[in-house]
Amino acid sequence: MTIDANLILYIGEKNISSWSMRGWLAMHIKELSFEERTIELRTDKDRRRRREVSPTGRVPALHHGDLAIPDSLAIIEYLEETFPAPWHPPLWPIDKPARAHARWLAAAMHSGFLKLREGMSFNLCFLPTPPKPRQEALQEAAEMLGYFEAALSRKATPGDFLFGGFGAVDAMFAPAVVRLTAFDVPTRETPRAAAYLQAVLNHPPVARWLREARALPPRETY
Ligand SMILES: N[C@@H](CCC(=O)N[C@@H](CS)C(=O)NCC(=O)O)C(=O)O
Repeated sequence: MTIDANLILYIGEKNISSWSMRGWLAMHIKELSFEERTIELRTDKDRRRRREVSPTGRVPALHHGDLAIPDSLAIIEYLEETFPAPWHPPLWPIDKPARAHARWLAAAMHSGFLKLREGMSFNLCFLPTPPKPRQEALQEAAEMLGYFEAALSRKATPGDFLFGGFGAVDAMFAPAVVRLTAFDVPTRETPRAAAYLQAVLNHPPVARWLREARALPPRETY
């Protein structure tokens, strides 16, 4: 596949930037060929380089020609409109109630689970032994597993992911799945969610991101 010179995705280091992973996975779901450019968060402390390409100074930032979109969920919505089905795989479920469900789950991830994000920091997932998470992070992890279990129990379409095939909502949760697994969060009470975690980790683009993340020096801080 030749790279579309109009599509550039700016990301952070793969073992640090969980938001970048979400945008990057969405590009892969849409089967787009794009140029990937890494701006190291560790060496761009004052956001100088990021501000040159991202209006918020954050990554991921998608450039499509002159347009710059610096937010994972906004990137997802832009991709869904610009590269629609059936020419590209859909990011959201076709069925309207399922789509509403997928959207609120993705929004919950985008704006919430702060204790989980702080207490199970993405960079720590790549240490040989991640530290023990605090109780409040574990509570949010259990809440997330409950959301997964509920969605998987009422799923009407075939496939290993929350609404069938790997979609936007799975991309939004993929970094959290990495956290739940790396921090060894108990999944006995949520067997469907446990299988889902494995399916996400085995999904080829997720596995590729993780392989590339593990090839980088692990970072306790950044
Ligand atoms: N709401 C944004 C969050 C993006 C974000 O916070 N990205 C992090 C990297 S994982 C970042 O750029 N952090 C550096 C900073 O805030 O200076 C999204 O959904 O993409």
